[in-house]
Amino acid sequence: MATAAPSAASRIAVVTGASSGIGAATARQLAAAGYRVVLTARRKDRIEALAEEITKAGHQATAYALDVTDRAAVDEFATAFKTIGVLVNNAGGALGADPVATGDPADWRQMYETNVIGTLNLTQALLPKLIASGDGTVVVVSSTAGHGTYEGGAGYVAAKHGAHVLAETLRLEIVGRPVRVIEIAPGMVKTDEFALTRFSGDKEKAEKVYEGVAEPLTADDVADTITWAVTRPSHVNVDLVVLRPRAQASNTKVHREL
Ligand code: 8X3
Repeated sequence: MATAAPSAASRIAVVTGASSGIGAATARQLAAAGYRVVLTARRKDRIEALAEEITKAGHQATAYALDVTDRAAVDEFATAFKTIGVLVNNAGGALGADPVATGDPADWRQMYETNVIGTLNLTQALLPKLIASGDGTVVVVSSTAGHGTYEGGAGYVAAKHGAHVLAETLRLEIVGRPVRVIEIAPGMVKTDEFALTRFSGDKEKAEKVYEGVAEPLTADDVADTITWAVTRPSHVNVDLVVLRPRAQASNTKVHREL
């Protein structure tokens, strides 16, 4: 099956959370696939360095510092484009792993803000531009946490279920328009920051997440799946991909060689 090359009107791909991990890897891979990538994240220095790296590799990239939860800033960002082809809603993450009985409501609220409202903000602001391209794609990077729960995960699981519902509902609502809605739901992915952020910088707790797991997914594995889904021919909508490392059979069944 041939990879679909983006048309001129659909060549811009916006990636949120592009400063590290899955977002950065996705930006690199979409750029290599022929997209002009727009890297967004709060950390300007990181996305500027990545844009330079991508440009030096002979591809096209620009950086735009953006907090996805700041609606006014997102609306301002959207005015820069007439049309865009791809929006990858990747910004998000987990805070804490406490049981429901003791979880911090502030963490829950923040996870909802970044994982759901952030995705809502970008999607609402850029949907007219995606439609205007005549061939748009919205990607929602959810999680296996958007499809099942686990002890200590409720705050994150609730937020990722929200992201999943946003994707599924949007697909129903815009059917007939030239925009696909793709959800990518990764399981255990070892990135530099996901677990560290979840455990407030506690390296020991972060390392424990992957302890004894032969080969957790990498950011590149997920980026590869995103890029594959995005580059299918326009009439092919990959609704949902759930991907996990071979050592992870479910959210709670992980093989560890200890
Ligand atoms: C990451 C997967 O298992 O940490 O989105 O919730 S998990």
